[in-house]
Amino acid sequence: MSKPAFTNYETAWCPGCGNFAIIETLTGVLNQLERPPHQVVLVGGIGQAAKTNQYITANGFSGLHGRSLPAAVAIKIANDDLTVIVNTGDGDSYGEGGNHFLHNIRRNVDITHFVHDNQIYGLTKGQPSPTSNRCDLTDNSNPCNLGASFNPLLIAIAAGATFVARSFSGDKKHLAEMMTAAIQHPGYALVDILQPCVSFNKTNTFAYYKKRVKPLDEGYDATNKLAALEKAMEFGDTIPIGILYREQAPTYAAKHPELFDKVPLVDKQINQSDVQALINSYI
Ligand SMILES: Cc1ncc(C[n+]2csc(CCOP(=O)(O)OP(=O)(O)O)c2C)c(N)n1
Ligand code: SF4
Ligand SMILES: [Mg+2]
Repeated sequence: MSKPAFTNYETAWCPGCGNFAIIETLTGVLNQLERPPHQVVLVGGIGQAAKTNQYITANGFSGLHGRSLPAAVAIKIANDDLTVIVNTGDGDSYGEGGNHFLHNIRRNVDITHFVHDNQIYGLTKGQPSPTSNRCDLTDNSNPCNLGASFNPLLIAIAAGATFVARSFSGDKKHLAEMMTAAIQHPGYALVDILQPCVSFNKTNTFAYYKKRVKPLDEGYDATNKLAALEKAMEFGDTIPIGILYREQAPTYAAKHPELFDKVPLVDKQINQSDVQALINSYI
């Protein structure tokens, strides 16, 4: 019997939004996977990007704003048989969810994190996000950061992420390659996806990204951490896209004594007397 297909529902996004290319590409990539929709969980927080899981036929979980990663990590730890993919925004991932971003990277739980980075808070109509351009480095003051901009790739590599990539919603072929590689990576995988918000970000437009994005050279060595840190600092007239850093390292499940026997937590027998002893210890 053939595998059931992942399909899309109608969305509430603005015509021309970069999210359309992302959801179409993601649906295509999911249809290439061996896994059927009931073994895939799409997780989001709050925002335009975070609605992605509501528009694809798979399991979905919508958390609070900034709380997509703890939910995704908990789902994966509870049931290692599931493929867990986060789709959420730059504000959700790096602003309100910034602390979760740092500390879930360190755990190397086997989840995939697609950040729809429109460099703005889209859903709440155009406030600057951590990744908005710095005001003194842009000719358009809307939106921009008075302070420093957040560099997600640099921070992810420094925090110990084992897969760090960037792509652009305007290049679906490249995006599909990055998504596939990220989902197949064992461990935490980040893809920061440049995604124009046509309604509220008049600075970082499709043309702005198109002019700047540049695939990494063929000879680029994604296993060289120092080179990757240096590459991650390039974000201006040229914006490198591709896998900036990749390493093979044990996942959280491979190291945790309750998880490395490959029996998902949800399938383990619970010894009633152990549970009772635990409850008794609090009485
Ligand atoms: C705890 C909490 N704080 C703030 C908000 C308001 N809020 C909803 S979405 C959002 C920003 C979304 O920006 P981003 O994550 O970049 O997603 P986008 O809409 O740009 O895709 C904010 C501040 C909220 N819903 N909950
Ligand atoms: S507000 Fe921006 S991010 Fe949200 S749907 Fe419209 S174009 Fe897309
Ligand atoms: Mg955003």
